[in-house]
Amino acid sequence: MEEVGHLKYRANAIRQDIIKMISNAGSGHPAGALGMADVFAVLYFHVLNHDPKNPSWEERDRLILSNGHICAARYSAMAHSGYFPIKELKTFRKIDSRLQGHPSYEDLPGVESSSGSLGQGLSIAVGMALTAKLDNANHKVYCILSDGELDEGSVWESINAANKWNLDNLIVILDRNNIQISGDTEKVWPLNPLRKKFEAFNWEVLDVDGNDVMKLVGVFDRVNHLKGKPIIVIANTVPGKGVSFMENKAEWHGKPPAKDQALYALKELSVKLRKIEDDF
Ligand SMILES: Cc1ncc(C[n+]2csc(CCOP(=O)(O)OP(=O)(O)O)c2C)c(N)n1
Ligand SMILES: [Mg+2]
Repeated sequence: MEEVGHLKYRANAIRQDIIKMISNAGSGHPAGALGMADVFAVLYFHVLNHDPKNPSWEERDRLILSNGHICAARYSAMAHSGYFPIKELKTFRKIDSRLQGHPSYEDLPGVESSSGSLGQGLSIAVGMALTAKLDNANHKVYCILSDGELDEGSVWESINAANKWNLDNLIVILDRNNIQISGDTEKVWPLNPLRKKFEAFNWEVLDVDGNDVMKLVGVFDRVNHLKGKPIIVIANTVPGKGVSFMENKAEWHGKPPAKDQALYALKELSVKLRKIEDDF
């Protein structure tokens, strides 16, 4: 379990990897991945009970990434945790790479489900959480879901199913970044009032600034004490977080930075890294 200073450092390293990987591949999804870098750092280095050297350890917590397109962030967190060598990140989105643009369960140990086709991850997570209950197992099932995925009816069926079985071992982290492929979520397909909707489905709802590592640590510590209901942490994130020209711009949903833009982004992230080191 790493402390807040370390976690900020991890999130910055994840952001730098995201820029390098997507720029190097010439394709990918930077906005959502950058926005969720802090969540991935906190999950992999503070929250998850896992063993990178034994990815199929029966008692591990499961992490389902339903919005598979932001996987650059997950791969980076996995590499820094020790699942595979950091230099393998260079193969991202290349033919025959284990690090596909949408994650492949069969190719990469530690990935719990293939994803890319949106709207499926929560049903998988509900099944895993129910199985754990039936087996009297103690591990938890975490599921990262994007706000764009909430446009799909099947997701709401899973939300309802989790209530039926009182799946308090299921923790959804919603990437509430207010954008999807074609623009602002509230213009494309209004989702608000989100908290009230989840409360109506009898879920425990927590809100957090998803780009504040200290608050994220606090919210996951609280989650550990909750019992009786499925839990959703609405992580309010800034898409493109950390790179000024990408922040809050839906156009960066699925576009790689050109070389000069990538260098500029990396420079900005290095300045932020020095600030993190100064505050250490
Ligand atoms: C079933 C399905 N429909 C459409 C797509 C195409 N698609 C990929 S990402 C995306 C936007 C989803 O919104 P969100 O995940 O909130 O985007 P982000 O915040 O990461 O930009 C869409 C429609 C898909 N991958 N799967
Ligand atoms: Mg979104």
